[in-house]
Amino acid sequence: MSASIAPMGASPQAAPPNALVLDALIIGAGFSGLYQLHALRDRLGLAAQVLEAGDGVGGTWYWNRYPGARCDSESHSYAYYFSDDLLQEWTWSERYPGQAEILRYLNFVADRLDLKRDIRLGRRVTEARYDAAANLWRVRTANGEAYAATFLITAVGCLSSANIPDIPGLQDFAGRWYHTGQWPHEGVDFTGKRVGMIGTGSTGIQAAPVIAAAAAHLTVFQRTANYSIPARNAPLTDDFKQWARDNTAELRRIMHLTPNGHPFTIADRSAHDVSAEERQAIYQAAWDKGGLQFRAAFRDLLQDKAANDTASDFLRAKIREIVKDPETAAKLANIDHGFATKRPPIDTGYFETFNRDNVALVDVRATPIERITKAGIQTRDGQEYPLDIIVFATGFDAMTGSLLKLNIHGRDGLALREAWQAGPRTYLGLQVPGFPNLFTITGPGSPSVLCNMPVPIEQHVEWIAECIRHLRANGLTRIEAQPDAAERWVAHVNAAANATLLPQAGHSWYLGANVPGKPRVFMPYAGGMARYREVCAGIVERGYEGFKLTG
Ligand code: NA7
Repeated sequence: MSASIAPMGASPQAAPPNALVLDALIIGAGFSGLYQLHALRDRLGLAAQVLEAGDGVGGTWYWNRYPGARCDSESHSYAYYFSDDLLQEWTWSERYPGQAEILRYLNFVADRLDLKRDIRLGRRVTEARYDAAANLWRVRTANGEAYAATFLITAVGCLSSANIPDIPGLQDFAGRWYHTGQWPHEGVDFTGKRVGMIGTGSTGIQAAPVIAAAAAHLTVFQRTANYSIPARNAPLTDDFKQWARDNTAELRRIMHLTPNGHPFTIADRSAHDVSAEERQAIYQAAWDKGGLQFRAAFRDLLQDKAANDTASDFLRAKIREIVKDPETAAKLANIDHGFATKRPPIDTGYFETFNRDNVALVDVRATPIERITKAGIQTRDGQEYPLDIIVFATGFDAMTGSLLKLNIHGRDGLALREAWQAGPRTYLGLQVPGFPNLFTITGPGSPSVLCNMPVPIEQHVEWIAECIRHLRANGLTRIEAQPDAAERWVAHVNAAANATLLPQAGHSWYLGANVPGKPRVFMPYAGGMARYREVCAGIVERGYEGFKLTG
């Protein structure tokens, strides 16, 4: 237990006898939780601790150890930018950082900032209840511990609640099965195995080439065909490493300026401003360069359907060019949504994988999976695919799943699940009316998943820390989002989404459509990170407009 516990705004006697009483309790030790602990403990001097379900720090990068797991943000931008020392002391090895390297980086940061002494590993939160009389959050963990804290901050990530589809018969399967987000630490040996992989989102697209290279046979079960841009991943040159080190201020400036927090700007031209030949040349150059920058080739790709069609057509043609078997190519290119209206994957040899003799594609929109049998997967046409291993690359109950799993109850026992029955309602994605002193880093209604994640995370962490500093400086102990402010924010989030083509991909996880029964609400804020940052700053300047602050 930390020796420096200094309860704030409540008496320690108000907590259960065995509870550790803190100023702030943070749930999750990924990118968000690590920085939040540093910001509150080391800058504000708060008694703060982190509870982490895993046995190590790293969050997403602790759990997602599937073959090919790699970040889609370029490594020189996928880092904490709050500390020049950290930026200078760490060197990435590849253009896109792999899972193991990111995990090493986060451990480096945790060690460098001496964070681990206040991180309690192996603590899965099972309940969090607001006690209004004591103004404390009372938190319980699966191993029977109790905590109490004035401020509760969720740093549980947007994509951490695995979506394992309820396909009949899974319990009968004689082989092994895995979800990519809960991958065994010892790895999976695919040698000589017949593998079935369900899902062709970013994860499946990363995993397929690596599994195919190791397994006897891979069958990819595709429900929704997807675009993908080559990542063109490669080791970074010494020149590039030096350039990134010498230009951190400029990189930070660009990342704060752009809507998605990436280290490149969006071209200031419409897809209609250029001739068809020029457009083709621009797309080809972006394709050759690789990565998410393809999306920045024109400013209107996500606003104008006709502009988007030009990119979508280019990418469909690329699939048909790469994949030799015309029938397989047709299934892969039969994409029912516009480019980047679902999260656009980037890959290393995904479409090329279907040219291998040991890889097959099954279109489960045409012939849906009926059941899992003892021997494998059976589709509606009666076909059975014999398998030794099933890989579920089926994504997550995104944005709300990881929060609802915490079993949070606010004022008067109000359950978050109840408050969000019709979909998440937040103010700025940071607070929920009825849940005082609860902050949700990258919560629904914040830009989060539409960005290079460290950028919104740093902004949220700093906003929350400044808010708590403000409360303490003014003798205040409670902040709560007001219902009318949250209503207005939800309306603004909807309007921002509707100004883009994003809601038109009806089955995207941005809308919650990948989880049966989940309310369909466009969850992330599509107005851009730069605009969001200004909105948050303006609200502070106007005395925390829309929040109620009490002593
Ligand atoms: P995604 O992007 O949600 O992809 C999941 C995939 O699994 C997608 O192709 C789904 O098809 C498919 N899926 C889900 N359930 C089923 C069932 N029941 N049957 C067949 N296919 C299914 O998750 P990822 O892990 O790839 O990526 C998540 C994010 O992580 C990514 O966007 C990055 O931000 C990092 P669907 O499209 O729903 O038809």
